[in-house]
This record gives sequence, structure tokens and C-alpha cells, in this order.
Amino acid sequence: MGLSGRVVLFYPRTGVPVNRAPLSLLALAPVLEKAGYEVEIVDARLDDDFEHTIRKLSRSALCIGVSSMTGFQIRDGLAASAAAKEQGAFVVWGGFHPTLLPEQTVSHPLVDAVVRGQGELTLLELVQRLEKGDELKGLLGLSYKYGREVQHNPERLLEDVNKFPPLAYHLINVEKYCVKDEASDKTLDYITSRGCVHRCAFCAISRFYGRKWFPLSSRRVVEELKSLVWRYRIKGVRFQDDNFFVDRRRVVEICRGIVEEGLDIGWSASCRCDYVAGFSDELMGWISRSGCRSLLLGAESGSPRILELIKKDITVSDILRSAEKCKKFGIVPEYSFMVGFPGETYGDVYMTIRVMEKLREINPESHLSLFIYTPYPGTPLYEFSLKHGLREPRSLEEWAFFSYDVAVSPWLTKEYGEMLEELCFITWLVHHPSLKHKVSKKSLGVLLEALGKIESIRWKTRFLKLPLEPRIIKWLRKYEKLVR
Ligand code: B12
Ligand code: SF4
Repeated sequence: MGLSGRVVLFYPRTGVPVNRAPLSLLALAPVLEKAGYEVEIVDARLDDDFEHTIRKLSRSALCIGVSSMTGFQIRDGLAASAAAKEQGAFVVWGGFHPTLLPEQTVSHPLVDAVVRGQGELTLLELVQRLEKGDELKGLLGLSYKYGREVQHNPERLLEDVNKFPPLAYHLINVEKYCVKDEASDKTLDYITSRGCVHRCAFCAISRFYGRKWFPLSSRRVVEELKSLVWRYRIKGVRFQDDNFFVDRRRVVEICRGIVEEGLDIGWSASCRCDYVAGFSDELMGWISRSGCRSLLLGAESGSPRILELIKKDITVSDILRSAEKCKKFGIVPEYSFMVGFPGETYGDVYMTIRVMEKLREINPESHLSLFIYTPYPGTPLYEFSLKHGLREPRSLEEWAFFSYDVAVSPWLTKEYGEMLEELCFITWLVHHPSLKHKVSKKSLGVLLEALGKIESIRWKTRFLKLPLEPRIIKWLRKYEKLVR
């Protein structure tokens, strides 16, 4: 190979205290390795001096690849790009943010190119062309700088994921990415499919994958799980699929495979409330028997009007029935709700509170999380939000401060926004039964317990004024990594 044939892939800090495996890079790396390239993964979450590392590795690299979602991750992405550029390296960005906003991303002085969408084949072809010194014209799925202009090459069709090699866990220290969660004491992230067939208006997936779904075969999933259990002695898996459950036959085959291979793992995955509500007892039986400990369910709202606005295509009855089903099969349902949509009324919010209460009545094990809706680019609701006065960040630097825990929505008055913030906080403290186990310091546990009592009274009396507690907890978070 011309140069050293090395590619450096960078994963930024996420702003979230738990370190989950950098699946995007683990998907890209083996395709490059198979073609003979050496791949180094640099993860800012594990490397305090990542800029130094990038600087050192960039000297002999064909390119530096940066993976980024919208928000916090962009900060480290830019810092790593600056370090790479000091050494004259070629910098390419990929992932959700660059895909949704390729023009703005590639126009940044520290970025040479953007891989749009699925990255495996586009990155490989880019690296091959860089190695040979070929021009980038016609490279499908790539946006790049050409002199002072930005060129957007045509789209690349999505490839069947079964054609790609297994994720390159061998390139990371897996132990560092195993977490204790609902699934097990030693859970590792893994993914069995990409994309989703639904149209939720707040979600970027449909734009990214065109409402298509690309699954790995059940046989391959079971083989890969077997290998992860043997190689790393993991006790659980978190399926990071957008929608693990699209094909029910595949679900049964995977569950049966886990049981027949005696894998003895716990697992969790995201699912839809209407799916769970409609699952047969036989299917739920397989899901439970194969080790499913919890399902993350996007309930989003207790208001039918809001469910319609966000095109969730589920009903309040689906939400409630999913709690009953999970109870029957001993699976913890973890519900996620949102408030703060444009045009939302107090009535909508109270309907959500009522549904949350009903869920805890039906199944006291239910976990409830409430978030203030943040419009993310590339989604239909984002366009709607722009019409309602959302100010769009104008540069990568501005996008780096676009965050789901800082209310960005101009339609929220100060008073209403604070009320919602208080409500999110109460929900987190009162309806997250596992929270106490996640706090390591005893003194904090006691404090949280005391706050929990206050919040329970607030919840019951619906007293949401004078929101002091969220401020206390924000302060505490600096000292203790509380998981939300
Ligand atoms: C796991 C996850 C997280 C983890 C991060 C993972 C980790 N390692 O710690 C955590 C919990 C931190 C997280 C947080 C958030 N997430 Co998140 N997350 C996901 C999830 C479920 C899986 C991501 C994943 O690993 N996918 C598997 C890999 C293989 O796919 P991929 O990342 O898309 O990578 C492919 C391509 O994008 C591309 N690619 C990616 N990187 C690169 C780099 C280069 C150089 C190249 C060439 C190509 C390339 O090639 C890859 C292979 O084809 C996705 C949904 C999904 N299933 O993708 C949401 C998702 C990415 N998250 C999303 C959001 C909104 C968030 C949050 C902002 C909000 C929230 N409440 O969750 C936060 C804040 C994060 C931040 N900005 O800092 C949105 C993205 C919206 C956006 N515009 O960025 C998604 C799509 C969910 C959704 N349904 O809308 N998330
Ligand atoms: S929110 Fe879930 S179900 Fe809806 S489009 Fe996104 S991934 Fe699919």
C-alpha cells in the first residue's frame, strides 16, 4: 500500500455519563480491515488527551474519520479535526448530524468531506481513492470540498447489512464498555438491524433510512451473540436497533436460538407500545424466556391530539395494554414521554400525567421518563418548529450547544418551561425505581430519598411552582454521575 494504509476513527464524548460501545465505528472498521487497511479507534471518553493521540496518529494516516450525532459530540469532533488538520490529515465526518446537514458540515474549514448515510462502502471507497490519489468525483454518498465549492455526489443505495463483516469488537477494550443495567451486571451494546418502517415526526430514522428496515439474519445474530458471550463473558446485551421487532418471525428465531444455545443472557431493546399490545402470548413467552428483562417503549404522550401531531400511530389504549402485557410476562417496561411540543396545552400535559399514573397502577415496576421535546434536524417536526420560531443554529459550533437538556424551544414561556422542567424532574425521581441502585454515595442516596418524598407530594397535589429541586440536582450532578 502507498502510505501506511492506516485509518483513524474517532468517537467523541456524548455528554451522557454511561459509555456505550461506539457501534458506528465498530461497523465501519471491519470493512476497512477486510480490504487490508489498519484501523485505530480513538475514543474521547477513554482518552483524556485524545487531541495528542490524534495528532500523533494523523501523521501517517490516510484519513481521520469523525462520528457525530447532533449536539454535544460536535465539540470533541471539532477538537479532534483541528488536531488532525495540524498534521495536514484528510478529515471526513459521518453519522446522523453530518448526514442531515451535509452542506453546513462540509463547509467547515476543519472538514474535508462528509459521508452521508450508511458509511461502510462509501468510507472504503474514499480511503481507496485517497490512497491512490484519485479524485473524489462520482463517489456515491460523499459530499466534499472541491476548491472553494462544495460537491454533493449522488446518493448511494443502502446495502444489505448481511454483506458486512461482524462488528469489530476486537479493536476496543470491551470491558470498558460493559455496563450494569436492567439487562444484566455486564451488558454490552450490539445491533441486529438498521432503520425503521414507521414515520414518527420527531425521529430522524425515517429520513436516514427512507422508512426501510435492514435486518441481519436470525442465524447470524445468534452466532454473533454466541461469540460475544464466549469471547467476553458478557451476561447481557442491549440491542441498539431502532426497531428490533419489525419481523416477528425473526424475533422468535433469535429468541429460540438464544434458548437452544443456552446463552443465559439478559437483554433489553426498544419496542413500540402498539407492537407489545398486539403481541401474542406465544411471542411474549419467547421474548421473556430468552432473557428479555426490559423493553424501552416510546409512549411519548397521553394526549391523543399530541400523538396525532407527532404521527406516532399508537393509541393511549396501546400504551396501557403494553403495561399489562409486560406485567404478565415479568418484563420491566421503561416508558419515555415528552412534553413541550408547539401548540401544547396544560390539558395535554395533564393527560400525560394521568396516563403515567395509570401505568404505575397497572404495573408498579414501570419506569417512567419525561423529557422536554427538542426538535432535531431532518425531522418533520423540526420544520414545524422552525415555523413556530425555532432559531436554527448557523454553524457546527452553534450545533454543538444544541442540547436535549437545555430548552431550545421559543414557544415555551419561562414560566411554562420551568413548570415542565419541574415535572420532568419529579417523574425522574418518583417513577424511576432503579435510581437508588445507580447512586454510589450513601449520603446522596439519603438526599435523593428525601427529595423523592417532597416530589411525591408535588406529584399528588400537582404543585409544580417554585421549581428549586431541579437546580439542586443539576448542582449534584457535577459530583455524582447520576444516570437519567
Ligand atoms: C446508542 C445511541 C445513543 C448513545 C450513544 C452511543 C454511544 N456509543 O455511547 C447515547 C445514549 C449517548 C445517545 C444519546 C443521544 N442520542 Co442517540 N442514539 C443511539 C442509537 C440508539 C444507536 C446509535 C448506533 O450505535 N447505531 C448503530 C450504528 C452502526 O449506526 P450509525 O451510528 O448510524 O452509524 C452508521 C452511519 O451513521 C455512518 N457513520 C456514523 N459515524 C460515522 C463516521 C464516519 C467517519 C463515517 C464515514 C460514517 C459514519 O456509518 C455507520 C455505519 O453505516 C441511535 C439510533 C440508531 N439505532 O442508530 C440514536 C440516535 C442516533 N440518537 C439520537 C438522539 C436524538 C440522541 C440524543 C441527542 C437525545 C436523546 N435523548 O437520546 C442524545 C444526545 C447525544 C449527543 N448529542 O451527545 C438520534 C439522532 C438525531 C441526530 N440528529 O443526531 C437517533 C437517530 C435516535 C432517533 N430515533 O432519532 N444515543
Ligand atoms: S421513534 Fe421508533 S418507531 Fe418511530 S420512526 Fe423512530 S425508530 Fe421508528
